Amino acid sequence: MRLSQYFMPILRDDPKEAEIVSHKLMLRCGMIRQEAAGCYSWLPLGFRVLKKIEQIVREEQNRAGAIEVLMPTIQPADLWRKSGRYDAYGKEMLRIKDRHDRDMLFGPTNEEMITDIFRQGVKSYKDLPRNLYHIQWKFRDEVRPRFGVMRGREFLMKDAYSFDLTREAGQHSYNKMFVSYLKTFARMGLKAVPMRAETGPIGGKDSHEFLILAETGESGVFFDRAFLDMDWTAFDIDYDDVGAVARVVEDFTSKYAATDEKHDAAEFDRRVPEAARVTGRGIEVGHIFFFGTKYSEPMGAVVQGPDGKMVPVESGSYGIGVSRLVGGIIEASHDEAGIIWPEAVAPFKVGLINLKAGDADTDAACETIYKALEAKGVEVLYDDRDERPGGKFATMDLIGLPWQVIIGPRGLKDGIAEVKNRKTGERENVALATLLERF
Ligand code: 5CA
Repeated sequence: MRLSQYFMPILRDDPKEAEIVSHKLMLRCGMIRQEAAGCYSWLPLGFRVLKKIEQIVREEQNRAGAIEVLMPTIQPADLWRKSGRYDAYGKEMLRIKDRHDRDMLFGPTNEEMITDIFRQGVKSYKDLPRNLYHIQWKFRDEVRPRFGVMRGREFLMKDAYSFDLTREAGQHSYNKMFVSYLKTFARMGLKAVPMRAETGPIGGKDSHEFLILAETGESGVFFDRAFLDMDWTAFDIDYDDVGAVARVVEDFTSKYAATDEKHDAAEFDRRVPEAARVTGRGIEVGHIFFFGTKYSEPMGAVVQGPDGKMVPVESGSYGIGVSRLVGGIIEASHDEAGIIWPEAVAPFKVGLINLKAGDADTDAACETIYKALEAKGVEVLYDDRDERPGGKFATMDLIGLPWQVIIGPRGLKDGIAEVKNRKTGERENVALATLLERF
């Protein structure tokens, strides 16, 4: 992409309305624009990151055996009357009437709808287990939408729903999602610590939140430092291996980790040596629930068991805050100059900087490199504008692409490009002849 033809409305100054760094940086980089409190347009740069995150989530859900569907954002109220949550959900639910005066709502979550879909499609234990998920916009009329996409009213969530015959089988489905979450967040360069959690309006018996450390997080967190030393990428396990999956869950739940809602100071002191006690703040990027028959019973989602008897299915639901992750990753990865994107979610891999746009040789060299990188499938943002180098460097640092390739007349004379690593700040002269091999 040529920057001269792109849409990336950069703000020179910090926007006043933003309280936290990720919100500031997302506005400054022209990633998002607020349309109403807690509702955002995703501009091209932000949209690319959102899609990258979504794709990682999707790949790891698929790998864990979940099947993708897509349910509508607007739901009929009657579904929610069956589960009893229509009144219980309160003011957070955006209620709408259609032209026939029918009660509708903008979905804050989909337990009811998916249970109804499942009920119609599956009749026998032979069709179990199943896990269905979608990645869809939700609306929650939060009292205090704030921190940009971190606590929005309209936000993108991945929500998965598992269906099993027995509690034990349901536990395995829960464990699979637990492990897939560790992998999903690790691929984005995050260590999201699983913590036992309250179940809130979703309800149920077992629940874990996944939190990343950040000063601006909304929850207080208390955990064993040992978590941070664990290998978060080593569980390339077979999801059908019940024991192996359970062992990873066991490993990641045996150490102390709790949000302020569940924290027990005496237990923390007893179980964690003083030097290993981490207290801080965290951002909840995922939340999983096992609620058994809470929805299947009232909604009649029953299957015929091996003994011929009809039984309600055992279920769980599993959420990831896809749009929240964009802000969360920035909170976890930035410096004074701007964002530092982990490569897996970066909007482009390389920023190509032309130091002397208009100079025939520099333009020609940049064109060649730009086209060659594109041909190789490397995503590159080419700053071909006629601007001063200082401004170009500042913009590239601000938007945080992992690599910068800097081309100017002086280097060209010696046949070299300068390559800068955004994360480490290291600069290196690379011969033009070998530049492509680097990416
Ligand atoms: N039905 C369950 C699981 S699918 C559910 O809705 N869980 S949840 O309420 O915990 O939401 C799942 C995830 O969505 C949260 O972990 C969080 O990362 C994200 N999320 C929740 N509320 C918001 C919000 N207002 N803005 C941005 N992300 C949010």
